[in-house]
Amino acid sequence: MEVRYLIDIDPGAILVRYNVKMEKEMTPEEAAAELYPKDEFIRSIAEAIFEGEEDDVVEGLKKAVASGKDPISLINGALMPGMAVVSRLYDEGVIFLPNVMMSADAMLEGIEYCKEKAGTAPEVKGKIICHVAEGDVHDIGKNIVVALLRANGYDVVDLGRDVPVDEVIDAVDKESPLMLTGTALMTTTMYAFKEINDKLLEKGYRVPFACGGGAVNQDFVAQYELGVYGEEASDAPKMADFIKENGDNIVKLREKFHKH
Ligand code: B12
Repeated sequence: MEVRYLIDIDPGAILVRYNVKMEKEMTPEEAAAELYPKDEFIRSIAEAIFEGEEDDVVEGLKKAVASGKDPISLINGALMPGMAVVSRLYDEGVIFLPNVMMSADAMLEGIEYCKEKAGTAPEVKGKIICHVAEGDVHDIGKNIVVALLRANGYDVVDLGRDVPVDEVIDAVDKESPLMLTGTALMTTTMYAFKEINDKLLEKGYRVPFACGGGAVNQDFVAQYELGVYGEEASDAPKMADFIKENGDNIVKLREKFHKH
């Protein structure tokens, strides 16, 4: 007797396709291995970040520094590629939150080591306040921004993560910084930047407010008067240097740093 299906699908074909998918599916380690950078030193550091092995991250960094690599350049050159592998595989659903947390801790440990190794530049160029938006705990990008600013001779007041809007305003009140930075990784938290902008203007502060982080883009930041968008952490010291040389005109900053 002919078997009839409720809908016109042959289960045999589905099973075959499913098997093929299973054969092709990789373990997280195999998937990561395809994404690591090729350089031997960099690869071992990226691998240690992915595995969340803090000690191995620092060990790898020590070897790279001993071989003559600059500790600050290793943040962008080795730690970031490691975290990029983690971010990509998390987005693709290959790894999950606990893995990401371990990798994030390993990454932060690595940033600390690089900061210590670099020391701070002797000349202090000016004060900058850095923070992560209220409600947001994602502080890896902010920590890189802080490390690069300090390495470039700026005195950074690091307010940390999940910082209430009023705490940021109070800090600007107290420190009169050259620049304020904000990082937001979530579409729900980035609106705190607009609130900060409005409260600063109410109080008559026209401090350049450099904003970045995964959730933020140039169109969003351009909506509030003091906002200047930066895509890369390395833009932060460039913006600060620009302010020192050319003044704190937001229009000029946008002309220089926004893509047109
Ligand atoms: C690591 C991570 C975590 C870690 C964070 C650890 C830590 N200490 O930071 C942990 C595991 C704790 C975590 C938790 C959560 N996370 Co999470 N997380 C990530 C992940 C995988 C990577 C983020 C990251 O660190 N990227 C690397 C850093 C270096 O990038 P960055 O911060 O953007 O910084 C770069 C630039 O933007 C720039 N930059 C940053 N700031 C600034 C500032 C200036 C001035 C300049 C110039 C430049 C600049 O410099 C850096 C590079 O040069 C992303 C996925 C992804 N693809 O981004 C999700 C992601 C951000 N998380 C997400 C979510 C939803 C969560 C949770 C709510 C999960 C949950 N269900 O509990 C919680 C959030 C809790 C909270 N209230 O904040 C979502 C956010 C979705 C959204 N659009 O709103 C993402 C996008 C994942 C996803 N695809 O869904 N997370």
